[in-house]
Amino acid sequence: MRFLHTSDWHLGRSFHRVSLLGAQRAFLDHLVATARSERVDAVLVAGDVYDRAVPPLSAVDLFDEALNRLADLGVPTVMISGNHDSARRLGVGAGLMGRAGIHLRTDPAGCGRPVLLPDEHGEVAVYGLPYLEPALVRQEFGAEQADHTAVLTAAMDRVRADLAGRPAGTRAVVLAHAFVTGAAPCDSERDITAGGVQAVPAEVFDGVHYAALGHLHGCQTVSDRVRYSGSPLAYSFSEEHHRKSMWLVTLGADGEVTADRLDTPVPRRLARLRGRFDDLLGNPAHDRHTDAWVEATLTDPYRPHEPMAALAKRFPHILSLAFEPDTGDEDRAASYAQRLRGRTDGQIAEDFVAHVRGQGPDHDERAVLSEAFDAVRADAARTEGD
Ligand SMILES: [Mn+2]
Repeated sequence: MRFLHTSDWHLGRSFHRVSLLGAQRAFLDHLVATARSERVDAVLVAGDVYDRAVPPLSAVDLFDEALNRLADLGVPTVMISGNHDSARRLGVGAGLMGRAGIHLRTDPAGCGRPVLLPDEHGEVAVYGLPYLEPALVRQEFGAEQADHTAVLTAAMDRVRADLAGRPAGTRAVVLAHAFVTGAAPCDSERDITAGGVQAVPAEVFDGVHYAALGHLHGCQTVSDRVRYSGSPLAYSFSEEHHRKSMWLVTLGADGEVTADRLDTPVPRRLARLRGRFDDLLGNPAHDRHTDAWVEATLTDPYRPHEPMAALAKRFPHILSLAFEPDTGDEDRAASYAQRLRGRTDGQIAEDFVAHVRGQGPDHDERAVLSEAFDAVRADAARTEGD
């Protein structure tokens, strides 16, 4: 059996101010074309189909179109809900869609009921475990604790129990949306810490031949049998060096796994540039980034005049600009709360001005700040007296 493993489409998500709908459409074109050309037996989507619980209509339309194209292709598709999806909304019509070969698994109660896909060697049992929010499903699974390891272990116990009742040699695949210990996160996943921890050991997936994971946006191999496909597109600048892809997995007669990494289309490269304003504008080494989506961090001690407008002339696709003056004397290790401790509002405001501009307020500016604070305090006192 050959199947495509993908996840974290985040339909409806944008990248800074740029809509990614066109790029997401191009990815889905690529997915359908690949499913056809590679003659796969199934497509597995491991959660975060949408970016949010109530996605924009354009994303819903795109999803609907993708489902129709996969159904037309006659390739069975198994999808689970991720932590960004509303399981209830995504699961509407799941029973009907199942008849068309699109199997949406969004209900925790269905963890132990596989989609059975036959090939020339027998049946493959595909179990879709939707993202399990520990506090919400703990009771359902009779888990001892409201943490990820406890509920996922309980869900996998149902998988193993079901599998034990099937003919010997039945191969098993699991879809799950989780953070496995040792895997690498990036900036575009939402924190799922519960009970103090967010990660589960890979051993929770023991007993199945392949675990198709979602949640982390970097493609990675935890073990031969436990993999993340990662998101098909970069959703933060922290993914500048990610190679976005899907896994094409071949499951042999005895459950042996071969996985090939297939690249997904890149709408535009990402570049994180850091340095002095003059360098970013003048250094020919940056020529290769003029067509990229750019995040620039200026390290000048003084904030330049209208830097975004100037940078946009050289980098027309610049999306983000930050200032980190390398003044050298700042204690960067101190937390925000620590740095505020024992200082007056006025001192904090003055330091804020110095931080963003590289130079503290002058005499006149200090007077403006002081006036503003006085006005606020007076206003507050008046309200209290009401
Ligand atoms: Mn995700």
